[in-house]
Amino acid sequence: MSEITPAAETAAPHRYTADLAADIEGRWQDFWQAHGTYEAPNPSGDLDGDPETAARPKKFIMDMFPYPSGAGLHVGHPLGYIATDVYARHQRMTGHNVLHTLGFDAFGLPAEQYAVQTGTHPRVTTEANIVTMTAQLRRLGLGHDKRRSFATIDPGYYRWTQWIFLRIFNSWYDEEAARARPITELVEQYEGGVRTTPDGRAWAELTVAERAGVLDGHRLAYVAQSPVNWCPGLGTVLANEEVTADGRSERGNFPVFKANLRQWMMRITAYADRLLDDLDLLDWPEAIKQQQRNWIGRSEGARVDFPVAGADRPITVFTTRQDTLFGATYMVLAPEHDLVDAIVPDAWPEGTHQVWTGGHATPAEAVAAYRKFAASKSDVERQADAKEKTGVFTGAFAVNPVSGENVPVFIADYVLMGYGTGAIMAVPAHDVRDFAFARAFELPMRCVVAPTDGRGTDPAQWDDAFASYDATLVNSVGSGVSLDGLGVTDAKAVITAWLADRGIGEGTVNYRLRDWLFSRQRYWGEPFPVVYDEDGVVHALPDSMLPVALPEVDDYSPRTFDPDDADTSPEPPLSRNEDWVTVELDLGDGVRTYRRETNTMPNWAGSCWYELRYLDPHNSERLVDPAIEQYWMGPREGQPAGGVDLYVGGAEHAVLHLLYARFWHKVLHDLGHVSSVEPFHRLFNQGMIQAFVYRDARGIAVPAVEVEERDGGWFYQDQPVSRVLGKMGKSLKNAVTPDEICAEYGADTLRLYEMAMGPLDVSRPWDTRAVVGQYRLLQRLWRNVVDEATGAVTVSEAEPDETTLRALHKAIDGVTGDMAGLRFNTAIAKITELNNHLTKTGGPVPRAIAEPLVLLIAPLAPHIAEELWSRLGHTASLVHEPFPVADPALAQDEAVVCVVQIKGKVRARLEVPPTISDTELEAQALADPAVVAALGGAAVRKVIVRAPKLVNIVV
Ligand code: ANZ
Repeated sequence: MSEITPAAETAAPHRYTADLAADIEGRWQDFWQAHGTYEAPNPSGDLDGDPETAARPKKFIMDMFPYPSGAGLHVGHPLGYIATDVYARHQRMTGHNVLHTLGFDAFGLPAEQYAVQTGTHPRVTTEANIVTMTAQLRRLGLGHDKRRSFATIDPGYYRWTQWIFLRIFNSWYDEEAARARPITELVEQYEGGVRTTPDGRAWAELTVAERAGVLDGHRLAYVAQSPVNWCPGLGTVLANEEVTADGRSERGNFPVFKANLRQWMMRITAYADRLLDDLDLLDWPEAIKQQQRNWIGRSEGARVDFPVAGADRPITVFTTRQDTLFGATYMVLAPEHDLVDAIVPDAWPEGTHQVWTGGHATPAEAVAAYRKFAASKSDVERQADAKEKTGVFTGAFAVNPVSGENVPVFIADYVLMGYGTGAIMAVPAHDVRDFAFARAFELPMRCVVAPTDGRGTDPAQWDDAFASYDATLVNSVGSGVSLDGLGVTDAKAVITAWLADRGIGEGTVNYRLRDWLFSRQRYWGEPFPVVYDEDGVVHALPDSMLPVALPEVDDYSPRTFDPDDADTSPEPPLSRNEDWVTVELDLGDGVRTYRRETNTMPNWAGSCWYELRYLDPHNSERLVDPAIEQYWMGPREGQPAGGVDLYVGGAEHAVLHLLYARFWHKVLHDLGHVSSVEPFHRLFNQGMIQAFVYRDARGIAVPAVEVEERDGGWFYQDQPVSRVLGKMGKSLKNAVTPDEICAEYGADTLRLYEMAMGPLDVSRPWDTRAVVGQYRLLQRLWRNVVDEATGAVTVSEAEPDETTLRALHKAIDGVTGDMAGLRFNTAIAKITELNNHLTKTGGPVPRAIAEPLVLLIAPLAPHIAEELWSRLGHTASLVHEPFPVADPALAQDEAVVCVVQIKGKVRARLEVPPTISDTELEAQALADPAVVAALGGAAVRKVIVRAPKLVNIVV
């Protein structure tokens, strides 16, 4: 229809074509840049000076910032950036001060791997990538405040990342006050004797190293020797969050082993409850909240001690069902539990059941063999709900503290060392896994919670455990306590008190969350701002020595190993630079020699606080000016924790980045550096743009652009290929770049297409052939304002007709709601409808319609809108022009159809105004000739009216 033939071009030299779009877009991008159109004001600067600006509400809008990869952007990447830009533009037009910018998350593994592959220093490749990406993003016309952009690798930025690290290092968590406090206040408590040292000696009597040891036990960042995830294939240790459920590295998919290493940890566990509770204050997708809750994994239960004959300490279990204590008929320790060796006797007790021994001659042999077997499985395999339960008897018995019975102690791999206490009391009648195990090992079961499903109380007759919470206790009397007849909750309270009275148990809360492993053996990361003295004591560097610059070195490659060789250990690349590692410093007690920390921070560090730096990017005195932070992020009505107003990004960051950033933010809040309690008030996860992947007979992806579709199949170089929907990317040879689409249609078309593809949170397949649809919308819009032959503006000054006016106000009304609700696809549908109406009506479009139409589409297609706005005679940019406001009377449907039923049968349809009252509608219905005829004089018993849509007459 609007194919551009050379003939058509001569006939219509002012048609909206890709060339015209490129011209318009380039000019307006230059204009915006030259005029600082998107620069957000700050208090104590522009805001204080201008009462009108100061009076406006604020909106801080953010994207999860990109990682500047060597491959550049494909059309999937900017989906979220376009969406936030549309939203931000609408917010500007509805009178908000908008802060929207974009930086780069530029440290981390991929940049380093890319650098190693290409043999170029990561700084060089990363900076080049940033230049490419910046140009690609500029082409899209994103309204970012460019003054506020930065990369996490800028020394001016990571100086503050290191500064925050030092605050975290120099603080401790005061459980009583439930907040972080400076470590100096803990020292005061020890000095003043308010708090006793672990071994009871006076603080003054402790050596420097001993004091350091005590404080390290409290610091929120600390070095510890602990079992960590070691990934030889990557040559670095990893956080739990970076290890997949099947025990491999999320990046690279290499095996991960547990190794006991000295590493930096962050005490995120101190914040477990607050991280959990404050989720309730956030406007986030429920699924993400749930993932965080699960990751934190708070379980309320109890610890219970079971004495073991011959052992010097009891087995302590963690249970969430202490009410079932009378039903604990055996126990299980994790195979790695350190009590195992202490309780294993020399020989099997008399009469030990054959299945319990696994056929081994002694308990020690059985335990050793079983440990070997269990070590070969990952935690996930061990926990998999396989009916097949394995384990072996240790030869030892413990005493159930309430029933007084001897219960056998097993080791089994379904109990994990890393959870609770690594030991359980097994209640086979009421726990599914224990039931399966007890069946396999012919262990006794006792019913202590009366089944409510009629199965009776003899577990020998059951097919599975009765695991309900909603039932009453039975068979639970003894040792001066009775739980019989109590509900689960009451029984828990009674037994917990009984245990506490005897000092053999207490109510506790257990978390799945572990402290965050914070060091990596990489070059391309933030150096730690600490040094070690000759005794290995850590010293924080003073703020005046920040930033600790990452040295420019030639050899930045990580030392990697055979991915399957667990007997290797990490080697930080920075350790190869002796000149840098050894330093002479005066830290207050004269010049001494120190060694630098050679690990670097994980790539999550830079993204833990970047929202704060956007607020005040050039501040060299402070992390962020408090007044500025308060203005853009402070708590306010409807946002009790404060934070960014809208944060858009992929759902894959559910626990990693979002949990870490929340933790850092809370520490900064506790220490008084920020007024907000949470970094991100509203979170929105955009869907993914998918693309078809074509594979040849060998399963190898072939270039998607070269695939031909014919006879209902797909062919590449005349060979049939298969087609599936997958991710878009270079490796699958199906990437489409925004540059290509911009060249062919312009950025406004690309923006519209991406927003029109479907609801923002849903994944959608890319279809280059469909892009032209949005191009045509813009061509028609253009034609409704500009004469294609002469370039003259064609709008008339005449009053619009009623129908057109109503169509406009309906569109305004709908688009306004859609913009606020991020429903850009439906907003585009409404704009298209209005525009089509104008095209169909023909004749010059009245200015009173054309201008609001241009404003309506401006957030979505800002370049063409600016161009038309200026051609319509306006001298200022429309970026801050008020968004059109719908007249409710005109926005409503002129008439709605009311159905009149008699005895359930539709007898008439009335056209009525949507605002009609019940009484009036009833009168109209009863007077309608069709209704009168249908009633045929019958007496009306009752009229049910649901204005404006339904009248039901009962006769
Ligand atoms: C007795 C019992 C009876 C249990 C019953 C459950 C049902 P959550 O909710 O996930 O915290 N458990 C404790 N530590 C374990 C470990 N290291 N490895 C495997 N399982 C472990 O689960 C807590 C329950 O999981 C605990 O409560 C314990 O089994 C088990 F009818 O104790 B229960």
